[in-house]
Amino acid sequence: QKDPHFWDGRNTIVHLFEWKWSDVAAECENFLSQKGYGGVQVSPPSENAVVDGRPWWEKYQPVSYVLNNRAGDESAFADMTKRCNQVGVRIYIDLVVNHMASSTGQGTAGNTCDPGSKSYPAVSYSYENFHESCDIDYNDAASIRNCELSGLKDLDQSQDYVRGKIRDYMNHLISLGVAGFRVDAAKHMWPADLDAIFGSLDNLNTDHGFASGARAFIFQEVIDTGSDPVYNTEYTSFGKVCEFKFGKELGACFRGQNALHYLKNWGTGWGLLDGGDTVSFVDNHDNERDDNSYLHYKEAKPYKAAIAFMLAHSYDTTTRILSSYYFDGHDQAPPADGDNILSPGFNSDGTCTNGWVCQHRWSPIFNMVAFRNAVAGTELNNWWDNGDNQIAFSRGDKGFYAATASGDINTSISTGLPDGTYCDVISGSYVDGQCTGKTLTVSGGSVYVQLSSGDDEAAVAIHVNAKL
Ligand code: LAG
Ligand code: CA
Repeated sequence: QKDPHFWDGRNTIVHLFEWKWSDVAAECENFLSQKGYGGVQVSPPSENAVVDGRPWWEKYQPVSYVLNNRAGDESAFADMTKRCNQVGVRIYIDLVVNHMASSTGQGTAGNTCDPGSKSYPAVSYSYENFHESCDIDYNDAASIRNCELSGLKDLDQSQDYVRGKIRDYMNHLISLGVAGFRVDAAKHMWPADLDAIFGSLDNLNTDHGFASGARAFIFQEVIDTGSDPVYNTEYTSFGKVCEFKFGKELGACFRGQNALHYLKNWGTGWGLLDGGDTVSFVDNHDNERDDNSYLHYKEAKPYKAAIAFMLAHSYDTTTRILSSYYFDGHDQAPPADGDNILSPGFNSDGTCTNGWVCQHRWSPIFNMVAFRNAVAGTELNNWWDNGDNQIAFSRGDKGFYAATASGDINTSISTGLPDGTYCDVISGSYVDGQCTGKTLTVSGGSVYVQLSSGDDEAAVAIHVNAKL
């Protein structure tokens, strides 16, 4: 269950954090399919507790598995999967099944629950389906699995009854055309329980273009940066895991806390899991708020260069981009008019309005998704560095990337690319045979790279599909 089921010539999942289903559907048709994106991770679709101020995190407090919350109802969800699959963009949902809501009151679909007595009649779950309440002790693996994450009522997935409810919820989504699941709080559930649940799922729905026998893509949130006794390797026999070391280490490098030249053996050489077992990302919706060791949109220059590195590199992982909204504090709600989440608007240059950051529409990012498609299957060659904070490498005879985290690059570097003039897809875009940014010339296989630390961008990248 490690295949994301991308269409050929597609790659990368974009997490359209807090987007409504109708907006996701339009984005698949109008943008993602044209730019070569492979799929979308969407916010949790099930009924959630209504929390005062409508913070984004209310979606991590399920009241039932009815598909109806601020992102839309079941018919809007089904319309989204249909339209996205039709244009070759897969949908993965955020699966919240470690726990149920701790906030009281009516949920987004009108059902009620009583967290005090652990009663969720609309599923239905009752007291005996949960673990005893306790606070997590992060030195103890059993406590991490059986106690309450942020006080949220902790489901006991060892019970056949609970497994059956989760399986039915997932199968319902599979019938509606999803390609897979981002598993929220996977670290807080026992691997054997997850293995049993995921193994019992239906195959993907062939009406949505999946091959017969196709299994749901599973990528699990197991935060393993070496600080507690739960290991991501416990979860890789039945799905992929989100590789949190990836963005943590890469962020430090591009922010100048660790020299870029060490990236020469990026990948398993850095203690990352085998790429076939991972989903990689520079930031996610939690650490852009809570953990400054990860780069995020507010540090745009190193952030873009790090994402470009991720997309240029041969570490054989599934890549994911976060697409956020502007915020100041952890609890800030998504852009909304009253209770209604606002749709993004679009400027003439394609960037977003109405409070949405839309990193996936930043040209250095979507152009690098096209780069990754262009270089698919090639090896990393011609590694170059200056022994410090400047690096470059090529991907077979298809693409070339260079970056600086300090000082200017002014030198000729071997690329392995056919001679000619190429468009730098970081400073501009290749449109209708023209380049809106810098151009770079490959001659005798080498390119003269001029990249100043004062430039707007910290990297350059060229590939054969953006050759003038
Ligand atoms: C996750 N992965 O394991 C999500 O990526 C993360 O965003 C979720 O936390 C978490 N697990 C639970 O699904 C988010 C917010 C929390 C929020 C929680 C539940 O980051 O801040 O907790 O969702 O809504 C909130 C309050 C807590 C309170 C809790 C229970 O912030 O102070 O204890 O609700 O009422
Ligand atoms: Ca648990």
